[in-house]
Amino acid sequence: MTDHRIASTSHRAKVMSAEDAALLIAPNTTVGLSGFTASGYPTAVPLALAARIEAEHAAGRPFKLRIWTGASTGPELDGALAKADGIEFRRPYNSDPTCRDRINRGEMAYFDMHLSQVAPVAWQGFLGPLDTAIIQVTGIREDGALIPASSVGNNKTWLDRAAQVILEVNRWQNPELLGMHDIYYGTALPPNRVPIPLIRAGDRIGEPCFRCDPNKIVAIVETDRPDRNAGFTAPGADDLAIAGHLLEFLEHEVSKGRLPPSLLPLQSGVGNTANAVLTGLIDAPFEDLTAYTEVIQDGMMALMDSGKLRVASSTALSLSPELTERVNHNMGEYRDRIILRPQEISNHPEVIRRLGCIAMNGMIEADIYGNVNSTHVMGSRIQNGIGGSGDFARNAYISIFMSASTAKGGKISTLVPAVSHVDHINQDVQVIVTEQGLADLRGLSPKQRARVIIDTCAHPSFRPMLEDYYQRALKGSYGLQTPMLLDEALSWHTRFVRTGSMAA
Ligand code: 0RQ
Repeated sequence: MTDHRIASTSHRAKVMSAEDAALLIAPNTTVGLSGFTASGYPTAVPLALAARIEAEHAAGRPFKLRIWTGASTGPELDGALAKADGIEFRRPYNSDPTCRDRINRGEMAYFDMHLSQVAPVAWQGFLGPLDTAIIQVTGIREDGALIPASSVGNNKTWLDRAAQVILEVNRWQNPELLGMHDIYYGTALPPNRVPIPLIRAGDRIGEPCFRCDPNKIVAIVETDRPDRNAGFTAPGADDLAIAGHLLEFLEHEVSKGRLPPSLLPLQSGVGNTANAVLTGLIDAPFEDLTAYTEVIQDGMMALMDSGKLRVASSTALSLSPELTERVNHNMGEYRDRIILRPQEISNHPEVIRRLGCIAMNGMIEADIYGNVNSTHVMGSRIQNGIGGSGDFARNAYISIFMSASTAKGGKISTLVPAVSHVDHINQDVQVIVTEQGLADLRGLSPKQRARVIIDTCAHPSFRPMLEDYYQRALKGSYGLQTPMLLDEALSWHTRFVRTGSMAA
């Protein structure tokens, strides 16, 4: 079959069915897959692999894999492999509900890693060898270069490190993606590491395609399947209130001369609140905005379409189904304004610190001193993972965390005496926003922080309880730098686990 997506004849000779390709993967091996959100992830081979694993299990033969990706993926990958009980160890970020259940039941090992660190850690070698890479691409050029798809993630590293490579060439991806990517080949391990020459969010420092040794490619599978990220719900009252507080804060910072009128490169996490903030920026008095982030979701595209956002650097597009189709159709129009990079670069601490990003991420809970838990419900049950939030929070110009002040219908306060798990220490958290208000914690001592967080962010139904705890901690704490009642600090969580509510 002649296929303009596979321009190289020698590559075309390796086209086979997903089922045949799945047979090339041995049990108890490590597989690195593309995918960062449900964008640019392989589908046909993981589905065939899941069917094979189920058949092997039915025959009484064990078959599990260690799975590495960029970040979360879609149901055909994480969902199908987890359902087949085919994943022994998953890293670095998951949001699939079937995986989440298995992880929280103790049936699957999981390590959520800072997303910028995955590629360098893979090169350090202690994770063990990478046996197979399964990478979705848009096409293969005559010289064998691979045209990336709608996410880059860790693909460059998986292609370099894997002993064998399986490619999915997805006809759905628009060939006009060629030229949108910036694949940087200048990274190395110490002592050979050099500065990353990226000075502005819109800079290009690499190549448009992946290199891949053709001798390592053992199979090429043709697919035609759209990305499938979930849609966004219309922002609720809390989302809009949070966005309002945040935009007012940014305007205030500009008026004080602490931020330029075009702000600084924006980083925005996933979810409805982040989307509402980005949408809110359309009517805000800022111009010529830039973004240096890891996911581009609908709000950011709206900002770009409004003319307010000049350029956006990311590692993935993460769009609702409606927007996915529209953007994919008009990809050529965005090629000069969107740059997709390896996640090692999109999330690189050196670059984030240099650019001075404004980091805006969601949280599960924060304590009165500003420590943030982004990952574990009641200290032990993983929700998603740290993702890129740590890469950005520690290195940002301003690090902002946001959440509604209550969860689960008001039964849970997201502001607590002590967080049940720490992802971001108070030094990495400069602003906390809830629908109640915004706490600017910059430069404050722990006790000053507690005052502002209780007064500004807490929900009125939990504020008296927090105040009561804090006043007693000021009297009964072992030390008074960061007052704490050791016997009581986690009592709100234990009460919720026992009774279904944090309320006393
Ligand atoms: O539970 O799904 O059962 O309804 O947590 O919470 O309110 O929908 O908020 O979608 O913004 O997610 C921190 C998880 C927030 C996200 C987190 C429950 C709540 C709901 C989801 P249900 P919401 P969001 C870029 C940066 C880490 C990674 C990151 C996240 C569910 O922002 O994963 O930032 N961040 N990456 O009911 C018990 C609480 C709770 C709670 C919320 N205090 N106690 N449950 N929930 N607060 C992206 C990448 O890295 C790819």
